[in-house]
Amino acid sequence: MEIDEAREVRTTCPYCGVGCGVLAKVAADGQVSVRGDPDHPANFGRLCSKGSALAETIDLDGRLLYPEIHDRRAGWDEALDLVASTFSQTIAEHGPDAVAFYVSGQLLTEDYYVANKLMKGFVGSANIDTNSRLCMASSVAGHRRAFGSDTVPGTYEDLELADLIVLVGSNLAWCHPVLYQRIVAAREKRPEMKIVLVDPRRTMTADIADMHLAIAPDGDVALFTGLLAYLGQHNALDRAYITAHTTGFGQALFAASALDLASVAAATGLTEDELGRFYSLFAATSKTVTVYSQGVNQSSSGTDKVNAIINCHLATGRVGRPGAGPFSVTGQPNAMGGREVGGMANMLAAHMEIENPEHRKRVQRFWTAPAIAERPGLKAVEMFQAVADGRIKALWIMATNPVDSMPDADAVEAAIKACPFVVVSDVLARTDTVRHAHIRLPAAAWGEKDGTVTNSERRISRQRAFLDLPGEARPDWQIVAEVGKRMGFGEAFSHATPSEVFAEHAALSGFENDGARDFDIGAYAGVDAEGYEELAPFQWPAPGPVQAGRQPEEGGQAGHRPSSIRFFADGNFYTPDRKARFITIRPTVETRTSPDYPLILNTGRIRDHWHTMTRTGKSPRLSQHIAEPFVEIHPADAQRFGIGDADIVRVSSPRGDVLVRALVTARQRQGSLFAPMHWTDQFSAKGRLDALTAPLIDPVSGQPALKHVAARIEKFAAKAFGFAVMRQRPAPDTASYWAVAKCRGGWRVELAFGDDDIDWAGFAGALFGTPPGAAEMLAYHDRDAGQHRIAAFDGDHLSGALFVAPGPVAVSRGWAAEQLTADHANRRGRLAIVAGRPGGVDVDRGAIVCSCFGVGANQIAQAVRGGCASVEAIGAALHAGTNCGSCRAEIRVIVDAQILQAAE
Ligand SMILES: Nc1nc2c(c(=O)[nH]1)N[C@H]1C(S)=C(S)[C@@H](COP(=O)(O)OP(=O)(O)OC[C@H]3O[C@@H](n4cnc5c(=O)[nH]c(N)nc54)[C@H](O)[C@@H]3O)O[C@H]1N2
Ligand SMILES: Nc1nc2c(c(=O)[nH]1)N[C@H]1C(S)=C(S)[C@@H](COP(=O)(O)OP(=O)(O)OC[C@H]3O[C@@H](n4cnc5c(=O)[nH]c(N)nc54)[C@H](O)[C@@H]3O)O[C@H]1N2
Ligand code: SF4
Ligand SMILES: [Mo]
Repeated sequence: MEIDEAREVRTTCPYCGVGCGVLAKVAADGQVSVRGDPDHPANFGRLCSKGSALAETIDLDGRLLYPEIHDRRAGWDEALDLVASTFSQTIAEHGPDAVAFYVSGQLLTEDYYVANKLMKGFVGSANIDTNSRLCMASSVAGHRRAFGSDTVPGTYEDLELADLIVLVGSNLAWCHPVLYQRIVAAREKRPEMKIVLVDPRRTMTADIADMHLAIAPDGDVALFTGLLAYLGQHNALDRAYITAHTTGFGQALFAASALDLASVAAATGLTEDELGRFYSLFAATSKTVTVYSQGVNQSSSGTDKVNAIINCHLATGRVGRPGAGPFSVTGQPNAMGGREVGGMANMLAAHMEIENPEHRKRVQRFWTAPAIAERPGLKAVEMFQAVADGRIKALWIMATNPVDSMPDADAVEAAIKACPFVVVSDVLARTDTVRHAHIRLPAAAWGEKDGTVTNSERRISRQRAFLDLPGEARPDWQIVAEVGKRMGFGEAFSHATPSEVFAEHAALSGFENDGARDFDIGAYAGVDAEGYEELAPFQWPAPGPVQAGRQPEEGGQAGHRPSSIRFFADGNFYTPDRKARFITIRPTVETRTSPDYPLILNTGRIRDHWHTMTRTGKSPRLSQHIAEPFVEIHPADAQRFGIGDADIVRVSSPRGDVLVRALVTARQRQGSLFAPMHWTDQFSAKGRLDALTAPLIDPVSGQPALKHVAARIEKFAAKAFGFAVMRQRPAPDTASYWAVAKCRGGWRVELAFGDDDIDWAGFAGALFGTPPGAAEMLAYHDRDAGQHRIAAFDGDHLSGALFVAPGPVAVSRGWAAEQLTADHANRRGRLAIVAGRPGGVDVDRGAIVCSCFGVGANQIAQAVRGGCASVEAIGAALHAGTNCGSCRAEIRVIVDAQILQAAE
């Protein structure tokens, strides 16, 4: 690719479903820089901490660059032939349902389309499921039950127009940061706007909430069923809308009314006063948007939660109106695109239904396919169970890491290991999943490939390449199409470019549609390579005649097509009678805890890491916010179980256990634990959280209940704790607990040992990768006190420093890491390292809060004590929070706490 220094390439962020526009630039020396695209309608120039650090995550370190067969490098032809022949042979011998694809909401629409087409139309099975099963399946099922289609009615603008935003099970400040910032900005303009957060934990999102309802785990169905009853009792219904556009209201209200306020209070753990205040606010505010994500979807009652929420919006006519509607926000960059192509086991392409024979015939006809899947395939959890018991004999995993992210992950790993033929397409050579593949296929990464993604508000944007393909990596769609050709389906997989795939996808969406299906981007069916190159972000629906090169108006036209980019304000749902369906829901209370497992483990995300850390783990900036796996526990529970802050603890369930750091905090709900999903075998000794979670699923959607797992916690009897920094990536396998993280100049590692009878100098040498005698070592040992500090130097540079103590090591992490890039010609500085504390003018910055400028909690606290009384003042003094703004909520918490402390 020719590098034009002045040229910025317009692309889209590969992380969350906000779908921010990114401008990427490659300088003459190959340095990549990114900034927010000021013209993109999702972010208008903003980027969060993850988006801002994209350039730090695209190096080739650890990349899979060549195909591999059984651990040896192979040519593409050999690898593709083997994949195609093994799949074909397995199908011939055992039938089409003996093979499966497990794919991802991080594939581009073109990749996803081709994979789904191959499985459903040419293999003739629907055994293609996706990590969206763990993510969006309950929302999809809830939408289809209520609307007759998987339609998100609203747009981001509705969040700015709303007078009330209810956030349910959504940590927007950390997981959809730019959307969160749009809300914050809108509220600054209209301070009367109210925000309610429904989350068992007091997350950073609570920072902007006028009301935080610390709901009992899975209390949501009761909360919203109680709300429906309240709306009925308080004359807050939109009777005209209900009559004209819905069915099933009477029965739903009747069932809801059986629930009195006291039982709602009992089921939600909220007081009747809290309920009353929330209910009256909802009843009184017609411009209400309810935003929800994994606290709703990832539950054994996830689909009911979705419908309980939608019921309240239908009952008040608040659907698809400016500033009003239920709003499921998508997690992955292309969760929505995956739904459009029908990449789930229970859907057909272009929002058509697998159970509908007309739809099946239509898709088959359009594809001129030899077969068409006749019935839904296996959903993720069932799929891996079928792999385990040998029903599935050939499995192809693309762009997802199920050994870390599926519930009951040890069983999933065992199933993959036992499967006779496993193909994995990934960008990395080694992940917890890739390591078990028989065939490894090197996929092109973000920045190297072209395609489209659809964000949470149905907006389709281009991802564009700005880097050359490294090694022999290829885009996913091409890899799948090559296998399709080699399985004998050349004609159907002859696309030469992603634009041809996109045009076919667009044509199918408009094929025999006439407004009968919500998903219609028929206007783009004629897009050519040039039009695709120039494609500006647009929202669907975009029906219309095929006209190459034309940018159609957003929104549709006649008939029951929506009159704007919002759906359903005037009814016209996609059910047979065009009416929305109320779903009658009866809340059920389920106790999962037991005397052996008395706590509820809740799981989720942190601000600066993305899933299994394959990309964010490469960035020093993103790795400094939180550098090790942890579990949050309420102070009362910590006391009950004898756990101190920063202890190493074992959290276990009947399925497995992890070793993580304890974080004692009153932001956590009593009786619950919270741990992040991100740590893997690549980054920690025993941090794979999904080893604990159960394959318990929602009966309608098949989505696993990842937020409500019975668990117990106990202190790990560590005899010694350690912390080290080093230039080379360490392999600290002999420690009972370790967690490595990238830092500027090298790596840092947290350690704990069940035994303290250790040759620390030998351990340090192995950790730093310095053979005995090869480096200049400085050491301080106080054996009686259990304190050891060892530093190794290579010329004027530190190669590594290890700090050992009988309790959690108190040395400043930021300061220690900075020693890796400091000049150590001066011997006084060297001694300060073994003294274990910052010498001279260096201040301990504390835990890093602002990753963009590397500002720590201690510095912020100090600035508040020095007179900075607001987030803005901190920004002016320290720059913290002034770039991406993702840390502003945390800064506010520190400012408030300091001011409160000063007042006490
Ligand atoms: N930084 C970062 N951002 C991300 C991602 C990432 O890995 N890192 N991943 C992306 C993806 S794929 C997704 S799906 C989204 C997820 O985005 P979110 O859904 O916002 O994130 P989670 O942390 O999984 O869960 C949200 C909240 O649900 C709460 N919760 C748990 N149980 C319940 C309950 O019973 N009821 C209610 N009301 N709440 C409950 C949890 O306490 C948690 O705070 O984030 C996307 N954005
Ligand atoms: N306990 C618990 N578990 C969870 C969740 C939770 O909240 N709690 N959340 C669930 C949810 S919502 C989700 S979305 C999943 C996410 O879980 P995963 O999908 O397993 O997580 P990722 O780390 O995003 O995995 C993406 C993989 O694709 C690779 N990759 C990146 N780009 C490309 C590409 O262009 N092509 C190919 N072929 N590969 C690529 C990466 O290297 C990585 O190995 O986790 C689920 N698991
Ligand atoms: S909010 Fe952050 S992670 Fe999400 S798309 Fe925007 S820049 Fe990327
Ligand atoms: Mo997700």
